[in-house]
Amino acid sequence: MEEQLILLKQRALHDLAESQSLDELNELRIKFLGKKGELTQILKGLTLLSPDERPAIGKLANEIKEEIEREFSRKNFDIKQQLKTKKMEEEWIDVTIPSKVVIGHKHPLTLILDEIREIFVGLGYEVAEGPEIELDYYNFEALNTPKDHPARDIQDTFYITDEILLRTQTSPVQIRTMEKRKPPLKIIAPGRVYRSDAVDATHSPMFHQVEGLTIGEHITMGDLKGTLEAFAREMFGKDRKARFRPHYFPFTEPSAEMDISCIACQGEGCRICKFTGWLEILGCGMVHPNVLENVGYDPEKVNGFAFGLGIERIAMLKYGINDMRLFYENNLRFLEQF
Ligand code: 2NM
Repeated sequence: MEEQLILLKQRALHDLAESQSLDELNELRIKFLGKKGELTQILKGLTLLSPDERPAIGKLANEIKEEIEREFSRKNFDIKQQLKTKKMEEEWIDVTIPSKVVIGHKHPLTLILDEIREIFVGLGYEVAEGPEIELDYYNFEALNTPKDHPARDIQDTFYITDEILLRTQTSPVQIRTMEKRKPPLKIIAPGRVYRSDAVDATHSPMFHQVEGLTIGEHITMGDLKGTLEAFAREMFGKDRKARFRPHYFPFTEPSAEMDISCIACQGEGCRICKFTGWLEILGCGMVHPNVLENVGYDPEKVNGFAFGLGIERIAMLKYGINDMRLFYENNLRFLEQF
């Protein structure tokens, strides 16, 4: 029996040394060490031995079993290691080979917003942000636009519930900022806004706005004009002329729209300015006392001006784009030009 065990050990170690794969290894494990394996078969013969022979042979059998098991794990490790090395060699790639890398471009709307932001930051403004899903209160009520107000046509607003909507302008951000902070205040609020409009060359249910707000003591219409004219010259060139036409917004009084002399024809009259010589670029006004009161400011002590502009419109004018849809379609031939 001792001889049988030693022969088994030799064959097992020999076969193990020869084995090449995990499958083969598994078969060998079953063959030698399995429940019906050769070692088990031999050990069944232990019962035939005399009691004084059994301990020595039993000990030998255990040692042999342990040695074979050790060899199995060593071989198992070796094969796995080999497979890994082989995989690494097969999947090797040269990351130093030069390639034609296509570098991304900033979106034209981002370029324009960056430019607008830089100009106002240079004038001492901070950038404020807020939610796109808003309360009716912040989007309308606090902005002096009560429920029955004509500027609040239900058709134009995406309502989610009676009280919750997609903001139609970024002024709710300014209301939220004024609620949180004391004057003086100079902020711009850029971001997406939503209106229930059908898509065409100049309309989209989602577009981008920048609104600005200055709050302090003894702010005048002269401050408004100086600030916005400085912006127009930075944005569209130092020869731009600006003019203000009276307008109406519920949240400002007085209100105005600002035009700049046409950037295509310098005011001569062309298709871009519809032969008027002027381009409308923003709305503005002195913040209505009701709005100041709504945020807890004293309109007798502080006042200010505000303005709002559409980023798409500015981008179209500046880059000579005639269809707003191009901004949202992600056509690479369009985007690569910026
Ligand atoms: C515009 C035109 C005029 C405006 C007003 C306010 C606020 F919150 F201070 F009342 N924010 N933005 C405003 C004023 C916006 O957009 C055409």
